[in-house]
Amino acid sequence: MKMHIAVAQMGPIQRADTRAQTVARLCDLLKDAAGRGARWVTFPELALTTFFPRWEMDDPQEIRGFFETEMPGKETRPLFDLARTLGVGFYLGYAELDGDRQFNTSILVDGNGAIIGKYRKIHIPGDAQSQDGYPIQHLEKKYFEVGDLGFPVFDAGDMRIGMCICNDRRWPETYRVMGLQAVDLVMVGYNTPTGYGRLGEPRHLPGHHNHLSLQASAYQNTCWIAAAAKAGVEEGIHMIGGSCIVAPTGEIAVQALSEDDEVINYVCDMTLADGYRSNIFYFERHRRPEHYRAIVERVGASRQPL
Ligand code: ING
Repeated sequence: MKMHIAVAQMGPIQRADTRAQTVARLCDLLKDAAGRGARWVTFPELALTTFFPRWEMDDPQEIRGFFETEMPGKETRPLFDLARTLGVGFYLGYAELDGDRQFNTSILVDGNGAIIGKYRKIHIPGDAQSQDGYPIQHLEKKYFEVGDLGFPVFDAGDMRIGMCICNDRRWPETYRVMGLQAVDLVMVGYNTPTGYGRLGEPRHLPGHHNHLSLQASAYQNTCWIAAAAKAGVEEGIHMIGGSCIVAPTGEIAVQALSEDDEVINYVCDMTLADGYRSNIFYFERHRRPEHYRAIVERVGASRQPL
């Protein structure tokens, strides 16, 4: 069974860019992907605004300006309408305000423009307040609660689609929970600044760690991964590109070359996972959960005497 999917990488969204301008870019990317024959498109994390957790803001009005209170709303409806017209589904990352709760959220919208899945980011990186001595700040813990929806997998007709968001992609538990639900395709958006990982980190490493995490996880969980970057220099901060589609073999099938708006696409052979699921990664035959308790029972690494 073949599934034609696309990833729509975005270049920077500056603070002054309006939702209307940004949604127009998303619509152009969706049209490009549909024109290539893709049936599903992955957009980045926080794809409607600049990556605002780089700033410490305290004015509730200012903060709420980055969040969506309804989805689709007036300004995002054109994207949903276009999806229905084109018969193309998509993953969209955005900042969600649910009552007074703030989440870093992604939704899965089908080719009829209907929301068939929602995910709220669980691995919230960074800090709740600015750190002295850091060249850039990463304050997602200030603006987002830990997601409360788990790692669900959704029935998208001819395949099972799961979602995660940015930092989630670095944690093997993310994909394994979805792998245990027989996920066929994981969609993930990310905003990854180059100056944050470790002070003084060589600049090539954030890109390496991005692909390392995605390739290992696709292989170890016998699934395809579609990963969409928000890239380029946003408000003076450089963020990596490297959007890609990764096969269950762990190989990158196609990747973006720019740090701007760019569509990549691939016709995925969804049976490619079968050989791994029935042999080396036949979970039911080979996994030994009775020996994995530490993964669930412990939070941090223990340095107790062995
Ligand atoms: N961004 C980054 C990510 O995990 C980060 C945060 C950057 C963590 C670099 C570690 C190193 O890709 C988000 N939004 O999670």
